[in-house]
Amino acid sequence: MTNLIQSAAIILDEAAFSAQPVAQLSTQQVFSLEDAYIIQKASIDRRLDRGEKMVGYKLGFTSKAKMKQMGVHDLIWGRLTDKMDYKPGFDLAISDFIHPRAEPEIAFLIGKDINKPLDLGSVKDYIAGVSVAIEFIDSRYVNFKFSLEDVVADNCSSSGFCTGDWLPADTRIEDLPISLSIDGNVVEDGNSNAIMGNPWESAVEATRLVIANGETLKEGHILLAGAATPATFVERGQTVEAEADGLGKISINII
Ligand code: OOG
Ligand code: MG
Repeated sequence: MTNLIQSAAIILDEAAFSAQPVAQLSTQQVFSLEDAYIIQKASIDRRLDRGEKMVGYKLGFTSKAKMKQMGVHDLIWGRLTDKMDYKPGFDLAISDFIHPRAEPEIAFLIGKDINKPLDLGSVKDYIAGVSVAIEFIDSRYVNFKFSLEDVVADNCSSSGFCTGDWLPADTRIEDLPISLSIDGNVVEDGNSNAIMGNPWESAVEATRLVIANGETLKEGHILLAGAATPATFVERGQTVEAEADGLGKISINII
């Protein structure tokens, strides 16, 4: 591993671990998208070395709303570990984060190992459940500003997520009103089809991206489809809730 990759992985991992922002890597050194994914992996490997476990993957910038908000227009993917998994109704300590934002998502539970790219017709056979989800993103970069390469290296800002009860995979997830509320007031609302025209397309895309990288979406893994709306900053004392018609709602308290 080159020095650039190793030192970038350490900088980003330490920023996440200490909840202290760092300067954008790309303003100091030019690196490719391919390098960015290698940095992401090296940084997550440090977490795994500390005892965290891989629990799945996420896609980002699957909706125009998110691309527009962050000024990045390419689909990205990142990794989820057990430390990021918050149970509904539990507390999220804001001191563990730099400047967290919440976004409403749809999550998939993988029902059997996927080691080949799937299409819309076959992907559902590999999914054991669907759920409404909240993703907490927390860019490790100052002011939440990044280039495509920066955000990929930073594991796509992944920092926390919360899924609800898993509903059967044939539960409708297309064309559903979906929203994020803070203290009972809707702050963002949209439609699940904002995710790639159909959230199932995100699952298809994830099989392609993860497998192309030589990894497997394993039975029991979680996959986050990407936010349907822009993300909202959260603050201590708030209750954050995501709701999707037919999928129910989940909430987390920020302490
Ligand atoms: C990058 C992560 C994007 C999504 O759902 O689109 C993402 C960011 O916005 O910081 O998670
Ligand atoms: Mg997201």
